[in-house]
Amino acid sequence: MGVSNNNSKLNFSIMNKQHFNNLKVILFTFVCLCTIFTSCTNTTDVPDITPNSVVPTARQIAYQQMEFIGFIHFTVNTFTDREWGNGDEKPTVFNPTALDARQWAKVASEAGMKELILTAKHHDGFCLWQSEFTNHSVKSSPWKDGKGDVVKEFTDACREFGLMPGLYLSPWDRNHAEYGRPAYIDYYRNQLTELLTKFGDISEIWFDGANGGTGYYGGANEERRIDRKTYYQWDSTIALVKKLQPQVMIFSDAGPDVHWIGNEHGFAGETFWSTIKTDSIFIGDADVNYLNTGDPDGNKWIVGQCDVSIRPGWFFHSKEDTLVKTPQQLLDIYYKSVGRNAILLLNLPPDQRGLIHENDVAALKEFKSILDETFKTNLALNKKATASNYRLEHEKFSAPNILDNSDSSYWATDDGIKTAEIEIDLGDAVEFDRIMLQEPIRFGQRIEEFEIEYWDGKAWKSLAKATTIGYKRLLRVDAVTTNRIKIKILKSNNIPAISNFGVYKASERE
Ligand code: FUL
Repeated sequence: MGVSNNNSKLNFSIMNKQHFNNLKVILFTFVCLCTIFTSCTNTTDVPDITPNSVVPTARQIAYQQMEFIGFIHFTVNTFTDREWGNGDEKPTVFNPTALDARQWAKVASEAGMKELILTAKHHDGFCLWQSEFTNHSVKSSPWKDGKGDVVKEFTDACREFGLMPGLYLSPWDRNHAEYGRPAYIDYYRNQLTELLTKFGDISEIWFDGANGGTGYYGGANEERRIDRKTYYQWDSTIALVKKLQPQVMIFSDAGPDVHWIGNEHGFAGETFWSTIKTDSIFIGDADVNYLNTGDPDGNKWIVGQCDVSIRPGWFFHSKEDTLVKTPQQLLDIYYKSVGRNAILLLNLPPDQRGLIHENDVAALKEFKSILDETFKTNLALNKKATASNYRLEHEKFSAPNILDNSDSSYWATDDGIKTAEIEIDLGDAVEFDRIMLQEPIRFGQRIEEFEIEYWDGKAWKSLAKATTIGYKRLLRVDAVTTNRIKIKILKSNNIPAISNFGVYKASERE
């Protein structure tokens, strides 16, 4: 009984094995057939368009996709009511009564920011972390009996609220006795090393262009000028940063990853190229108009960043409590920064409690709510689109790709075709007054001039004419009601490509 039972078990398992092997063959054949079939139709087999000679790194693309980030200006100035400390401020003035970095991070993340940058050290030299290279820091303040560390609390809070932490370390130090001499450069690099080794991954390091002038300088109380091009030996300082954290984005007037937009109003140029010639820009010494437009002939891709404060000053001053930018002013800034192919870096200065003030929070909340309302519904999403030309007449490059809300698909033309038209059929007529366009910037920035037209029932009418697009271009136009839109690419430095297009009706509150 036992044996025959074992035999039948054996037979059964042999049969099962054969059956299983047969199944394996069938499955294998099926998978092969599927692969052959899909490879005939798969868009991944058709090569992408050839990239321009200057393109962003993958890290720069991810950075640009953040669109909106925040600044936290906080130091002794918050308590002395100044914008630039002289460097002789007593560390004892730094005494926030209710500092809560989690509130900063919560406010920022609820506003849609993806990264937050803290002034770990401003020009006055006071350090917000427990630096082992100076006592001019939180160590000598009454806050948390000298045991507190704002940088630590800040980086922890950012991570808790899903924000990437960035740090500002002022190259100019009006406190340090050695500022202007070689020894200060060692000090500065030691501080950078501390910041990049003790607080986990840092997303961005912000090098301010303001440097050299009068200051305390360890009691010398004099004016110290430096040679902006040579003093900081930026090449090796930048190499040190990248060695310590290869993924970190370095901001300065001259990049290398992100550059200043040339003003502190938060406005990029109406024409803005992410490419720029680096041989003409230096940290603390660059033509602001050039930074504001970028350069179509630039040899380097550097993301543009628009910094601006929610208040007139960078630091908190109670007299500015009534001067917080209105949600509408913030929206205007958004259209002129994010809407012009740049990053918006908005400063939210904590007050003497160590909290972002209620007025600032309220303005920011309303701004976010209006923005969300405006861009909630893309009225062109998944509508019909046809193009005067699309590459190889292959669906990989066809016009509907611009209406699928995907960054990976795109429309492009055949080689040699630099002007083209895309017509969008919206079906039923819709009313809109905002337009959004995006180029697939992994192939470089190409479009130099374009026009949007709409069908008024009898003829095509011009609605907007603009220049660059880049990562994102937003246009505010008069409201029109139509069922047909035309995108005309008038000039391009290579075959044009568009990844996304949208039309929206702005919130009444704009
Ligand atoms: C400037 C600084 O001098 C201001 O104080 C502020 O930090 C701003 C973001 O950059 O150059």
